[in-house]
Amino acid sequence: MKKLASVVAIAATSAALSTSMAHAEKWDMPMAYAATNFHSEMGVVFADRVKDYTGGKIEITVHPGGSLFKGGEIKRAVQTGQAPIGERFMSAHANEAPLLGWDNLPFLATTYEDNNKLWAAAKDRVNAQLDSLNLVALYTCPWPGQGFYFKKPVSSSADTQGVKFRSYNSATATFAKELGMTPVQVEAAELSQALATGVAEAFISSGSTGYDRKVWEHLTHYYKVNAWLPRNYVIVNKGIWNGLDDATRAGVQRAADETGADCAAKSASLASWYFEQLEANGMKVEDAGPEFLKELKAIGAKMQADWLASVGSEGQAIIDAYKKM
Ligand code: PCA
Repeated sequence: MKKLASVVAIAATSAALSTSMAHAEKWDMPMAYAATNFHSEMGVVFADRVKDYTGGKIEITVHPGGSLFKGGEIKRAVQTGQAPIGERFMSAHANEAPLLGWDNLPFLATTYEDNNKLWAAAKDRVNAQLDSLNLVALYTCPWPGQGFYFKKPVSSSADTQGVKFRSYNSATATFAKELGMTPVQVEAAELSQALATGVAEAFISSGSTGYDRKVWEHLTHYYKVNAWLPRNYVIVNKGIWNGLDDATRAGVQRAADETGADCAAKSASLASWYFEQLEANGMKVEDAGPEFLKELKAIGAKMQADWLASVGSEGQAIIDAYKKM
């Protein structure tokens, strides 16, 4: 009798388990940046909200730091459905789809407010481009403004000749070459190692990545340029997205909308805190000097012209729409 009762209990438990499992879809979400980075922290907030707003139908497990797929592999993993969802730096994909470099146009939109306007101008076209890549963007989130890290004082391109420069996409590689530097593309997750081994000795990024990677162990100077505020995006495989029922899709989208807004606010609130941390760890954090800035602006104008040439009229339409806002 006792034995029968326990068999019945086991059967009941496994029936309950299989019912809940049939309803909960488990999504692994690779992310490219450090677990403690605000983008990754917001990824966890997003996952919690998705569970909440879909009534437990989708459970997302976040894998930060390129631990499941490396940064450079995440887009393909999501396109092919190896991972249903993932997060990555949008303009890293501009080599394949130049339009996705809309947020790397130097000195065009250098505040959070302007960056939002530029995104509003670019959004529909970016989404159409993503559709053709079998992707859907759920939310995007800006990094703080981009500036230059060096291991010596730099006041013009006379000081940058021959410097080994870590780039994160094709636009930053161009920037480096224009300054007489030698670009090498390295993931943020591997940046500390690249600096430690001398593969790179300078780079462009926000205070955020310098802080995450403790670059004060190798470098000494940060020049605030605020050249642009590039975005990360959380992308989902189009087929998987379209296969969700309407209520579930709406729940995920609500989680994404809320998290995108919170993530941008967090980025803005941390921007100067990161500089304080760089300084507290011995780095000199300064505005770029007038000569250097003048050179950077000239290179920026060329980069914008190159981008427009590669994207065509759609690029000009984005800039025109932005300027009218
Ligand atoms: N950090 C990322 C991208 C932009 C940023 O601020 C990086 O350096 O890879």
